[in-house]
Amino acid sequence: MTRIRNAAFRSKIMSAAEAAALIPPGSTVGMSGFTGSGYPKTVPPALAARIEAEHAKGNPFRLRVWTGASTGPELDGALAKADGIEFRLPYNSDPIARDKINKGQMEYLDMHLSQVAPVAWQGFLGPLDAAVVEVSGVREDGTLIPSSSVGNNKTWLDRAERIILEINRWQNPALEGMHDIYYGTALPPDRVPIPLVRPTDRIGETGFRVDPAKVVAVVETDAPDRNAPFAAPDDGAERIAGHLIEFLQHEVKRGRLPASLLPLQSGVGNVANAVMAGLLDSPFENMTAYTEVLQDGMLALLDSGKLTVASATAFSLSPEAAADLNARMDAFRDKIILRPQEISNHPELIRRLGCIAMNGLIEADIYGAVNSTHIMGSRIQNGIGGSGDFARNAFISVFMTPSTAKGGKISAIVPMASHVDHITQDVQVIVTEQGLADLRGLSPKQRAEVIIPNCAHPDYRDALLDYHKRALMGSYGLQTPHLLTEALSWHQRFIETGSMQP
Ligand code: 0RQ
Repeated sequence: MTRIRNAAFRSKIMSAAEAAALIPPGSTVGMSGFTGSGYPKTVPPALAARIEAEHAKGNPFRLRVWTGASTGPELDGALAKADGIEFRLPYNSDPIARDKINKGQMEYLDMHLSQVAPVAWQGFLGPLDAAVVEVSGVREDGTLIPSSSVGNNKTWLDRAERIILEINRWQNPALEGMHDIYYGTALPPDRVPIPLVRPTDRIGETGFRVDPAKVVAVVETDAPDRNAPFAAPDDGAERIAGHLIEFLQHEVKRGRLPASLLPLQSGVGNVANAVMAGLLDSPFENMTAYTEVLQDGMLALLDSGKLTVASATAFSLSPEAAADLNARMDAFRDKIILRPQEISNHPELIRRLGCIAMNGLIEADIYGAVNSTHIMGSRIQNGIGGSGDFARNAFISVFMTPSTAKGGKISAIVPMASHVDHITQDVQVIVTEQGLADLRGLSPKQRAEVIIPNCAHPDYRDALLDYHKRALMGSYGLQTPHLLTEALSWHQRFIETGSMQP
C-alpha cells in the first residue's frame, strides 16, 4: 500500500537526483535527522554527487546545513566528503565532517539542542531556503507522519521556502500515533507556559502540518536508519553504573528521591547505555524517562516493565535493536512518545519534571568544571548536544566517564579543564569506574577533596593531589586555587609526547 495517501503529494514524486537539482549553490538547508535516525538517505548523496560534479568543472558549490543533531554517513559524511558544507549546526559525530572542522575547512556552530528551533525563528541565522525531511508517510489530509526522529522538523517545515520530502518505507507504519508535535511555541513577548507536567502528557498533534504549495519534491526510499552498534558494557562501564545505582538507592533511602526515581535522561554513548543495562537489574520499579534519545538499554527497560514510559525526540539504536523495534513497533506505541527537540530538551520542562540527567564527559577538572566537547582544548569531538539543556536544569546532574582515555595516556580528571561546557554550578555528581563524587553543597576546594580521591585513576591521583596542594600555597586567590602556568601543562605534555604522564 502506498505511504502517500494524498494525490497532490503523489504528483510530486521524482528521483533523488531530480530533487537534489532543486537546491541551488549557497542554499541554507534544514535536514531532518537525529543521531542516526530519521535523516534523509537519498537526496543528500545525490546532492553530494552534484556538488562533486560542479567542483570538477571548477564551479563553487557549498551549503549551509542545519540538522537536529548528528545524522548518518549518507548525509554528513557524503556532503563533507564532497566538500559541500560551508557551515553546519548544531551537533556532529561524523568522522569526515569532524576532520574538516578540525582542519578549519568547515565552520561549525555548536549549540544547545533546545535552542536551535527558537534561534531559527529569531532570524539572525538568515532564511532557510530549503528543507529535506524524512517522514514515514503522508495522510489523506496532507499532514505528515513523522519518522524515527522528530528533531527540528516542525521548524524546518514551517520556515523553509521549499520542501523536499523523503518518504521512507523502511520505517514501520506503526510509528503513526507515537509522535506528539506541539504547536504552541512562540517568541517573546507571546511565549506562554508549555502545558506538560508529566512525561506521559500529550500536548500536541500526531503529525506535521505542511503547506502543500511549498512541497517541490517527494522522493521514495527503503533505506534503513544507520546507527552505530554499541560495545557490550565492559568492566569499567559496569562499575560506573554500579556506583551510580548505589548513589540513587542511597538518595531514595534518605527520602531525597521517590522510590521510582524521577524522569531519567540518559546521554549518548556506551557508558550511558551500560547505566541503562544496570538499571535493569536494580530494585527501581515504575520508572519514567524524559530524555533526548532512546538507546538499546532504554528499550530493554521498557520491555522489562521497569520503565513505564519514555519520552524522547529520537531513537538511537544499534542496528539489531532498530530491527527488533521495527518488527515490534505496535508493542511500544503506548510506551514511547517522540517530540520536537525543542520540547524534549526544554529547560522549563526539565526543571519542572526534575529530571535525573546522566551524561558523558571528555574531562573534568579537580573543581568539577566539565568539558564535553573539545580534545586538548581545541579539537571538537562531537558537540554539547543536549547535555547543557539537561545539566543546568536537572534535579540531579550527573556526569560519568572512564577515569582515563587512550589506553591510560590521558587522565579524564585534570588540574584545569582545557575547555568548559558545564560550569561547576551545573555539575553535581561525577562518576568514574574508581568511584563517585557527590559535589552538592560543596565549595570548590571541598569539591577537589572529593573528586581527586574518588574519581581520578591511581596513576594520576598523586600528581593531582600534589597540584592541588601547591595551588593552595601559590595561587593568586584561594577560592578556586590554580597555578596558571602549570594548569594546562598536562594537555601540552600530551600534545608534545603523546601522554599526560610525566
Ligand atoms: O575516542 O572513538 O577515537 O576511541 O572520545 O569516548 O569513552 O567511548 O565515551 O561514547 O560515552 O562519549 C563526551 C564524547 C563521550 C559523549 C562523549 C575519546 C575516546 C573516544 C568517545 P575514539 P568514549 P562516549 C545527549 C547528551 C556530549 C553530548 C551529550 C558526547 C571518544 O558523551 O559527545 O552529552 N557528549 N549529549 O577515546 C581525549 C579525553 C577523552 C577522549 C574521551 N579526555 N581525551 N579523547 N575521549 N575522553 C545526547 C545528544 O545530545 C545527541
